[in-house]
Amino acid sequence: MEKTLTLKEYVKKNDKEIAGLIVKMADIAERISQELPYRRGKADTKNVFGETQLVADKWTDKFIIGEFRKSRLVKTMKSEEQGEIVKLNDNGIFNITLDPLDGSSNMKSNNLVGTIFGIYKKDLPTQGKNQIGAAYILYGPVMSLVYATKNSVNKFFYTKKGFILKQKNIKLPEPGILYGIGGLRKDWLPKFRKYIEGLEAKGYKLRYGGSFVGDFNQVLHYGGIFAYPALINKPNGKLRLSAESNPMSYIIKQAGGASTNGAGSILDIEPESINQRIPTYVGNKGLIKNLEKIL
Ligand code: P6P
Repeated sequence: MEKTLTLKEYVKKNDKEIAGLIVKMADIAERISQELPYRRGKADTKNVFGETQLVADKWTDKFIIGEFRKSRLVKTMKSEEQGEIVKLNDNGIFNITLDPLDGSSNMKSNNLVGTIFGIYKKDLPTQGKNQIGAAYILYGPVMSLVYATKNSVNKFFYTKKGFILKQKNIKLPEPGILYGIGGLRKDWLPKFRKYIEGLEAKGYKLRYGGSFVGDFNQVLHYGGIFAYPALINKPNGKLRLSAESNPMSYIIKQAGGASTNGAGSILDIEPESINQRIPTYVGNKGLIKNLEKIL
């Protein structure tokens, strides 16, 4: 029986270039999971998107930026909770995008929340296709860390001995069985609504949990489509290009899937602003290609 590899053993063997970053993310995850039970309630501030911040949003943001500053690996970070790009180390190698606590509206009910990272060498802001890696942490039911590089998508579970490899080279199952769509159905564009009704007629099952990281994770494991689409009243949808859509589009591509903003791959989008929102559709390649034909 193959020896169970620790995250550190696996990443140092297979993705040496970003090993230091991924190991640091694992350390960060351990501490955040210990703090989340205590960092509760609303802060008295709003983020650059006008969203009321939670105590946990602010603490995780400050903690993660501080940890990467200490690591000296990172040159700049662009966090969803920060309006501007933050300078960390002039001699840092990597530039990181960050959603420190994605789905934090789920905190009150203790539903899924997570952290999303995009990894670049190029200066930010830049196209998502310039990522050299991406990762997300899910803080439950079993804490997991998924990271992708050009080589593969790999999943690790947290145990009393630290993170261990659970699945390597993850590929989206075909043809997929799930769909998860944000926004109100009455606000979906008519063409999109018809597309979804077509999937429902084929027996696709609704799975929507209110956090991109959690809903994405389901599509990665079961196949299907997740979307926070363009809405009648919000033509750019809700998800942030740099902190949310680009990293997840990178991961789904490495898993054999695809992304689109309705016109083409999200990874090809030239950012117009560092806080840009983008209609986001990710999932099995066939589903995404059919959707683009309809939109
Ligand atoms: P709604 C979380 O705040 C988030 O940005 C994504 O993680 C999630 O997909 C979406 O918002 C949920 O939005 O409108 O369903 O609350």
